[in-house]
Amino acid sequence: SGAPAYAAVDLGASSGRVMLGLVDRSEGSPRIRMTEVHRFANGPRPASLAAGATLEWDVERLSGETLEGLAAAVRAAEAEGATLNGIGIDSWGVDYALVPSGDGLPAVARVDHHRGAEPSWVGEAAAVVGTERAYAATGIPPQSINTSVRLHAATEPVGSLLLVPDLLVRLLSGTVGAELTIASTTQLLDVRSGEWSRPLIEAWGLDRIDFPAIVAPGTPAGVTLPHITRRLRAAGPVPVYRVAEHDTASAMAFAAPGDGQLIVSSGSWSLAGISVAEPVLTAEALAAGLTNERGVGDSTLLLRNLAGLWLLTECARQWSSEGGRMLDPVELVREASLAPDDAAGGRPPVFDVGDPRLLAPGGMPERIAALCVERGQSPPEGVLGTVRSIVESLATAYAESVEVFERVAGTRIRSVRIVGGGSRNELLCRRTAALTGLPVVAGPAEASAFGNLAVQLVAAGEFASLSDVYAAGGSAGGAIAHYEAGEAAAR
Ligand code: LFR
Repeated sequence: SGAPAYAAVDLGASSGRVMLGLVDRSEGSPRIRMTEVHRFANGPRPASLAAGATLEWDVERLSGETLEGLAAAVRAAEAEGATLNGIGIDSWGVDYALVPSGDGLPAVARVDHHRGAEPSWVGEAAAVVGTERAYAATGIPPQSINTSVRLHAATEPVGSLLLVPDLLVRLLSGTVGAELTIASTTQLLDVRSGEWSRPLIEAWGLDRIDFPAIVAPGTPAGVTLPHITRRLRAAGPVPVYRVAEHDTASAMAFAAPGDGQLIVSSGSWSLAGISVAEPVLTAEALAAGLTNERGVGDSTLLLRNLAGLWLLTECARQWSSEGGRMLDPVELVREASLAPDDAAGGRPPVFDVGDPRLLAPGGMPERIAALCVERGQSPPEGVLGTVRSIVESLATAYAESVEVFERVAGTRIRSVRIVGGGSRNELLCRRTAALTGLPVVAGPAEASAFGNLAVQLVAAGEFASLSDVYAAGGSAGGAIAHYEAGEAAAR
């Protein structure tokens, strides 16, 4: 049956990919290789129903791309003389489908996009349960993207609640479950027990929903259904695992409580935070808007949920349609970084990347300009000025995060680790090193896919622990770069 191979399906809000991981034991100590076998663009589309949320995901396309990627993984494994021994799926948080309860496959599943939620729903949900009570119970502050808030706004929600990765696990294996890390993004999980919070579910009027049993990351979810096995052209049924299904938990699976790093998972969103042994539920943590989400190995991820590179992709989308020429966000950042830090007339204007007004798509350059002006600055000038303003504002938010976590968690932060797509953005990493005055370690870019793979490798018994996987993985998820503290111009 050859070398063991595992497929990691990592669904990001802007792009999805399927990676094949291989364990090479030919030279004594095991080495892990990870290669991309499929990638596709992802994003919201206008909702097909008139009522409720305004944006949704194309679920058929998401599942079609997932299957296509898995078929490619089967072929790539065979080309290496390997067999596919596992599949794991991780995705962005909070989005869900309500499907008919019971076994078998749901015929249709609609999944609303969190960016289409109405800001007013937050207040309505908070009025019912109370912000402090909800925070004490779940560790999640009020946000319009919360599953709880959106379910509360829905008319008569019924059926079985499946978060996006668990929806796809059901499609592949026919089994129903709720993985802990992704369930912890809903604001419906009890922050202490890690079980669904019955009192809040009742208070929000969600008792007609069927909440599947919670399982820990690494729990087997069965094997591929016969028609799926055939469609993938796999030699036999492939085991499916519920990995750390929240992309953020997968991206941060290398972290441990008390390790002194501020971790930033920099993708469509920026999740900046620390790994802690116990949730932090103080009034200060709530005032700072910190979420307590589940990480691997009984850890809690204390996070700030900030906008990320989506600001840039949204601007690029608009400029491209206005200019009739496709602009590549990566290229824009490279051009913007060529200007010396003070050539454009000093530091670019800075706006709050946590502002909820940046949530919805459309008119992004104008909204950014307005936020800069609101803070008494001049608006950024032109395309490259706006790009510099976005990058500087992200780096500023990362730097502020160091102060926030030191204060709220009473801990000392000694370095910054940037993972995800943003780790390839040299200007962002350089400015973060400058503004924090701390060393920045950047990479790997595919941290979520690697964390997904790592949990499978431990669950399947290939490795004894996650730290062993990370020791063998080296830079399997992409290169790692180092930026010295305060390397660039001072703040
Ligand atoms: C990052 C992420 C965040 C979550 C946001 C919305 O990709 O998973 O952790 O808050 O997406 O789901």
